[in-house]
Amino acid sequence: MQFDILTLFPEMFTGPFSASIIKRAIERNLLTVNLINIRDYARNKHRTVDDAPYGGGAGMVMEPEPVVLALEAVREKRGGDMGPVILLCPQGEPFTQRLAAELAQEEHIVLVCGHYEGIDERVRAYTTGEISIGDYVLTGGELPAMVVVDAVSRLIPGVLGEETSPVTDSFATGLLEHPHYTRPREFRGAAVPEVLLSGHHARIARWRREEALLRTLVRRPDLLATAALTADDRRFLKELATYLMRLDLGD
Ligand code: 4FV
Repeated sequence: MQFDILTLFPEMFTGPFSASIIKRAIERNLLTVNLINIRDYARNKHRTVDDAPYGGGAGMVMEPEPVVLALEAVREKRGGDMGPVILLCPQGEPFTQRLAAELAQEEHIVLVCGHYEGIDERVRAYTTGEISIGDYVLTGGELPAMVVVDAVSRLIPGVLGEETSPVTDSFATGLLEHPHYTRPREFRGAAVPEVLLSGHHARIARWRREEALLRTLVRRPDLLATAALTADDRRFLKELATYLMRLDLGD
């Protein structure tokens, strides 16, 4: 998998990509990340990459030419076979585990990081998609690009060591993840649930599934509508609903 990231601040990526799982994936050539500095494609004499917005208003807007020239340079370097060209912006498609899994099938992805008030609208004609990591406004598209690289890279076979599998991830199952416990058995009076110490794998799997259902029901009931629920899951949720309905909660 190769990421080409267009940014005005390549130095922002040093930290996240030179540690832990992403660093190891790059060292093992499971992942390549090229940082392309958009300012290298500024052609005007002052090599500016942003300018005042037409129609007035606060802030600056990224000029179209340096971004488009940078995209064309990437295309040329790859002999024309380009993967999706994604603009990170608040107007984009909400980023989800499903979208991460989709992108993990690609061999090449280009990420375009905006800055200032945004990018000139005409750049959109040179992109194939837009992603938003959440309904809030950041100072730039760099952090969202890092989020996308992280979420997609860990789905590339071999990136997560054997010990970890993305299959049981939150959202990969459509549910929130069950609680996790490790040593010690008792921490400041809080004990690990007995079932997890039982060695009874079927009971442990059932407990984890029910905990995931419960946690999703309480924290993200919206997810239950799209989760792939089994007959056992529905039976558990119905029992829960019946139990709750019978509760005498007084008026
Ligand atoms: C953003 C988001 C985001 C908007 C103006 C960069 C900033 C500035 N990108 N998900 N939320 N981008 O806030 O992706 O140019």
